[in-house]
Amino acid sequence: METKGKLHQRVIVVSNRLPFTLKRSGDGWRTEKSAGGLATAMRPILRQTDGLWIGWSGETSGINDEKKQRTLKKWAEQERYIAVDLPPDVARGFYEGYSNQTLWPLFHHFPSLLHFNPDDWKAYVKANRIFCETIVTHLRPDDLVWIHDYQLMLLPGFLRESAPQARIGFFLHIPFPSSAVFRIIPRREELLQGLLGADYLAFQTYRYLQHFRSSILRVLGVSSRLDRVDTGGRAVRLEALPIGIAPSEFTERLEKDSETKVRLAEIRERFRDCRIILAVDRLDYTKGIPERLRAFCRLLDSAPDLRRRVVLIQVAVPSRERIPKYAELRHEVDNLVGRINGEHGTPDWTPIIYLRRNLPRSELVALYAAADVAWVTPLRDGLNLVAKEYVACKPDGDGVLVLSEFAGAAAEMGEALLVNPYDEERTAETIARALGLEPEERRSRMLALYKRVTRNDVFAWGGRFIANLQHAVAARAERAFELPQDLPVEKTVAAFKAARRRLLMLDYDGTLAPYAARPQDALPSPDLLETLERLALDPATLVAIVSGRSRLDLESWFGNLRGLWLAAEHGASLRAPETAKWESYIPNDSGEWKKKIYPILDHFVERTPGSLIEEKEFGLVWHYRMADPEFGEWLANELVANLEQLLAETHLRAVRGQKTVEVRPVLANKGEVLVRLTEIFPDPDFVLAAGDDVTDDDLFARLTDSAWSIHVGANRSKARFRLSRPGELVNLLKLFAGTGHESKAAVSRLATDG
Ligand code: ADQ
Repeated sequence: METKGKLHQRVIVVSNRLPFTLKRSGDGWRTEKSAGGLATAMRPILRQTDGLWIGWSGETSGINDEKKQRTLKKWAEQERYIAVDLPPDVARGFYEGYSNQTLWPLFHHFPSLLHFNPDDWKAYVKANRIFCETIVTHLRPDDLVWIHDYQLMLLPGFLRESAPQARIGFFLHIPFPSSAVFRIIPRREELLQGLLGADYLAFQTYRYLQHFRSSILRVLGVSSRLDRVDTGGRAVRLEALPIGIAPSEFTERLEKDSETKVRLAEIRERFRDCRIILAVDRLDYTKGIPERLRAFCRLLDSAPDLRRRVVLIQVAVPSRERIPKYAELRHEVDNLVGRINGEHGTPDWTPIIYLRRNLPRSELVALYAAADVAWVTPLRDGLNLVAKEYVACKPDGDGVLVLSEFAGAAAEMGEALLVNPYDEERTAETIARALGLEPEERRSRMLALYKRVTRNDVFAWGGRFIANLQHAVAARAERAFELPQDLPVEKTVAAFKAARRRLLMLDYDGTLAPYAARPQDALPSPDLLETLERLALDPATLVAIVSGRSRLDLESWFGNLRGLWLAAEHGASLRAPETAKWESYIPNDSGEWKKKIYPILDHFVERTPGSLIEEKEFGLVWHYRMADPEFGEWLANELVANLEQLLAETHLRAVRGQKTVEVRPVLANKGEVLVRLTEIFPDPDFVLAAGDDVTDDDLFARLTDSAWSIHVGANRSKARFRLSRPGELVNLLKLFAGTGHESKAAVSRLATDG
């Protein structure tokens, strides 16, 4: 196993349920062990690290029952399983409500089955808080916390708030839906914010990861890279990491377990004249059981020669039975099985054998080994372990896997016969094909699958998850030096006040004022104008707005302010307050180049509804803030790639800003403004520059180490310090001007000012 000998940190596994279930027994309690795959995967990790598993006991009654508490205490001491007790109303709303009637149907692309009750949401929040409190009472600084699945999506965020330095990984076992579907979910913003509290987020497939990325872009406006999101001053690492199984649990049982061998022999004997098709599922509407039964009926209709020569064994374990949709499904399946057997069966042949219960492992393994075909056709499934378990029971390659293309497992099991389970006719044809597959093809497909399933096992998966989480946390520590630190407000104000000559260079959009959908709507507030003028009128302070905006925009907003310097178009022109005249610093630019570049940008405007071109004296800008966010990002990449080729070895460059692509002369950059202003205002002993996007890095990069460079926002930047929002910067300026009062945020920071 990959993690062997490498883990020093303790792992805390957190999942909705523990691998034990508590059941009432007479007037006491008994413990039932569940043999789930997750327990098998977590066991070695917990053992190696002396870890803990935190989860709900599954039993809501008897919260104050002494005997129950004694049993739970025993779990904690002997097994290191820490049970979370949820009050009955919280458990119902959390589990049967929001988790399984809102999230489950939506995440599996069944919006018509969505049921949302605001009280269920409250219970979901409450349950996630209770989990968080339980973790916090056990958490040590070095622990790695591994949170599982959709019931606990708020937990990473809650834990991050309670323990900012916690090391948090999250794995989603179910699909992440496309953003079109995700956006339907009530409380979608909170869910995404919750997940982004983690250091590392892993999904079953790349497609789910892409859906997550597109959802955070559309719902929160947060863009990301394939493997990383930068948010709130932190990086969240992203990965696709499909879960595996423990193959030895199947292969060893087949080789060594006498009970399994006996069952296998019995099944072979009983069905010696029949080909066996096997289906194994939780009784869930996502698993496509009625569709399968109807397709089987079609097969029998269309291939009379299969009668008495084929049997479908459908095993289904009841699940979530208190939810009406699941009870309905149970009736539907009962009826279909009855109807098909009634119509097609004979006194000595039952076409469908239906086992509605949990089977012991030996029985299940024997069935897998005996089956000629496994029929695994969920309508949507995060991964689907049954597909892998079947393959693990076929070391000789003698079997065919028919797999739904909507199971996550399809992404790594291309040698299976893939089907669309909604197309019952073609599914029936594929089953017929599977039954008739030539032995050679059957073997080569199955052996390729066998090799992959046994190599990418659940231990490799667990080891990689932990290694990746460690890596993400280590990168966080390294990046802490790269990322701007929170601005020590009190120190900054004190330095400002103590200085004799102060130079302030302030970007505008996203720095002094929030972005508006249309550039012309981002007006400065009267409050800001008054503060700027007050500072600018002090002869010991030079204040300059250093913006990418045109002369006209800046003049119309700030032209009347006394004492204020303006630098337009990233410093291509500068306006002194006394003369109110603009001076340009770009030599030899006739602007002829615009004639060539404009049609290119225009082509992108045509392709991108909602985007527009802004023409400035020295630049052309393509704005796409109002365009579809994903389409906009995608085309922006394409545009920059095209322009970079075209502009190579010219005096122009293409620069990406916040939802913009701008073409302008190389010399039109904010770093040049610093040079001009320090010629005009030499030897300042307090220099402050603030900005929010990459164009401000040109300025930050030119400052000395003693300057106060401030990034406004949560991205990477060359600035030393950061503030979260424009409002915080305006507040700082007011403190400089002596008109501000400490905001809550500033005050809370004062406490940490070292
Ligand atoms: P599930 O939806 O539960 O898991 P699946 O991956 O098929 O789906 O796992 C079911 C498990 O239950 C298998 O190990 C199977 O052997 C067992 N099982 C099913 N019926 C049984 C029966 N009658 N008797 C005994 N055992 C039975 C969720 C996601 C999946 C994802 C897993 C793991 O929905 O998409 O693959 O988590 O991440």
